[in-house]
Amino acid sequence: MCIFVKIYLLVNIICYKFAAFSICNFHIENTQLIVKSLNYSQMKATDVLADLKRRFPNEPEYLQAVEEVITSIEDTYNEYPEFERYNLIERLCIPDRIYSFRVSWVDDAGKVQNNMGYRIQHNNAIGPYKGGIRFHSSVNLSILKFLAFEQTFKNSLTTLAMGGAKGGSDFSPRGKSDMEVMRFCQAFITELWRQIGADTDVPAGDIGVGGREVGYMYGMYKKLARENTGTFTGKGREFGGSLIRPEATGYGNVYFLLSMLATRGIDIKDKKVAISGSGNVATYTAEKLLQLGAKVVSMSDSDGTIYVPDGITQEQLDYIFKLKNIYRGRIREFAEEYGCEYFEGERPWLRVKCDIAMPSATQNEIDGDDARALLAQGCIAVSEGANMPSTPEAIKEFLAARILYAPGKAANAGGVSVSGLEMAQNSQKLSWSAAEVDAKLKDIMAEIHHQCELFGKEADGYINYVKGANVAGFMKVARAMMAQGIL
Ligand code: NDP
Ligand code: 2IT
Repeated sequence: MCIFVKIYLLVNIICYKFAAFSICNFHIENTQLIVKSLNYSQMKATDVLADLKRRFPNEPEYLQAVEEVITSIEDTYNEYPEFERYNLIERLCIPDRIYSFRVSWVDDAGKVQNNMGYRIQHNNAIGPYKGGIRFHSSVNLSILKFLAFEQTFKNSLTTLAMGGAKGGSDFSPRGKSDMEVMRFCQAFITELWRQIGADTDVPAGDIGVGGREVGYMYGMYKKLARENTGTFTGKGREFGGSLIRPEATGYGNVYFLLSMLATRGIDIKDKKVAISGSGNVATYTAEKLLQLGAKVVSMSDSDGTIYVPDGITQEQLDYIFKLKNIYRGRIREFAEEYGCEYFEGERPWLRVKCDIAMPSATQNEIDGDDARALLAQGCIAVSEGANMPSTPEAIKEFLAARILYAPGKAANAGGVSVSGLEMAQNSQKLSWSAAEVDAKLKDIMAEIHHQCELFGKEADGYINYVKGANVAGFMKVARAMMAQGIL
């Protein structure tokens, strides 16, 4: 290259660098000036909450989830004045965006039905929006906002790059034919497909959404988007689903429980475990517990609870699995088949004797009285498969009694973790063996436990898993948000 051209290029590079540096410096100095000229105070959780209550008065579940998190991160948050200067707390509590839409579909009788559909994209600071879809008659904005908020911290804990989201509908698959479920799923995705994608927002299952529903939604998504990159997790094995994804939430919860028990040198063998629910999370929690020699003394559905004091057998669990997934029956039929006790219209906690409780049905299913009953009969650990199953009063009781108490965002993170592993396999266009995925799941759950211990250990050695999970989950999202500017 001729010497003049070389000099010309060098001068150009220097000018370019100088210009970029000046612009960058100007931007930073300007921001600092603006920030310094304002008088920022410390974040007060009570004030933040009062303001959110004023703005979203009809969203009790959302406010409940926010209160739990912001009160436990308040001190840590205030150690970093830059967080408050950038009003991080409000940007973290209020979802990035919410889609809501009408879903019209035709039932088997030819009648037109209308449901509401939603997708809450809460936060994508550390990765694409990620979280399940719930189909249940109780679904509303408050419930989905709480779930998307929780998901953001849970996903942060998983060590994988996933932001937080949740979606769903007040459509209930209960009592619907296969064809009705399919038509509903197709109508739901016809509205939502433009907002999701393998690198933007990746839905999965939750209450009322299992392999069947994910299959129907993914099929319609693929047809409309004309791509096959895996914009759903929990897919069938034949079309990109990961081995161990169906088992992951339940297995992961038991792995987390084992880590908690290990801190006190307690063996799981022969421990009596009360489980609520009889869906995806509950059945695979039970399966892993049986493999480890524990006794599963209860399972339930929204109509009632079965009680088997000596523990259900693997054959009985297989029956429940078929009853729920193939015949779509009620848990009462188990009691009729095996002649065990059945508590109509009741949850397990008041009547079932157990060492360990693993709530795996829905939010706020353990209230203060349930918690006191569990403690009174000697319960030593509660590990949450469901999202926010314990009310604030129940959590207070567990923490005051210093039992092992794992909040859902830590204990049930195995499901979304293997969803993250499914995304990784889809990107690589490879599929890993069950043993490989299970080993990674165990590592992730152990790491989540480690993070909870790191941020939640108190002076007397007690591990406050609520604080640990909230602070650890929060710090990663906070750092990512700070690095990316005010968006
Ligand atoms: P399923 O739909 O497979 O099962 C839900 C179970 O809970 C069913 O037995 C259902 O009974 C019962 N249930 C649902 N709503 C209520 C209610 N309002 N009152 C009493 N019982 C109820 O859902 P999952 O197992 O997937 O989800 C269970 C919980 O785990 C939820 O809180 C979910 O958010 C959470 N979770 C799920 C993950 C996943 O990977 N699937 C991951 C992490 C958390 P019925 O059949 O009568 O409705
Ligand atoms: O609450 C949850 O973590 C889930 N329902 C699973 C989400 C997912 O994307 O796998």
